[in-house]
Amino acid sequence: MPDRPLVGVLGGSKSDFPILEKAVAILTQLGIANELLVVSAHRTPDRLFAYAEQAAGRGIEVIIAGAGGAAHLPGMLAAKTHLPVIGVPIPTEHLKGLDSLLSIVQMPRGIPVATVAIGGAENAGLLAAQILAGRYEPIRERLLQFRSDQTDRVAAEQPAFLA
Ligand code: RP5
Repeated sequence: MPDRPLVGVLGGSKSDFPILEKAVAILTQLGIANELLVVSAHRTPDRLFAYAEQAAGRGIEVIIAGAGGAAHLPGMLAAKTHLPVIGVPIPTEHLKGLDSLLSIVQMPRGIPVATVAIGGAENAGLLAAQILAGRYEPIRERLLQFRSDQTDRVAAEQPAFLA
């Protein structure tokens, strides 16, 4: 397992971090090194291009990108790198993140972004882990343990109904 960050977690603004920290938390729990950065499609477009162009060479294997409103960050990253990009629609004050969701999910043919639910950063982290699990056995083992613990927890909280 390399020590370098394997997953880049990017937000269009620091105000996105409370949501994106849920992705960081599950990645960290699964022992996956990651980096959390602000990269804005509109306020820092050159930084976006530089990040996307250098990510694969720096050893990043999956990018998680969260943005709200006119949420162009995930799509523009996907346009500039072959790495898989997972988009996290950030909830917004007036449209509750429906604007973010539609901005991220409606990608044109040829440039996909894997989009999770509004605010669904934990699933973005898990999806990144599942992508990496095919290559890194320690991640696969931790992910399977996470799944098994989750199943046990749900079962333990419920009364038994099977004979
Ligand atoms: C988007 O605008 C960001 O991703 C954020 O969700 C939204 C609002 O940004 P701030 O005004 O809080 O910096 O680009």
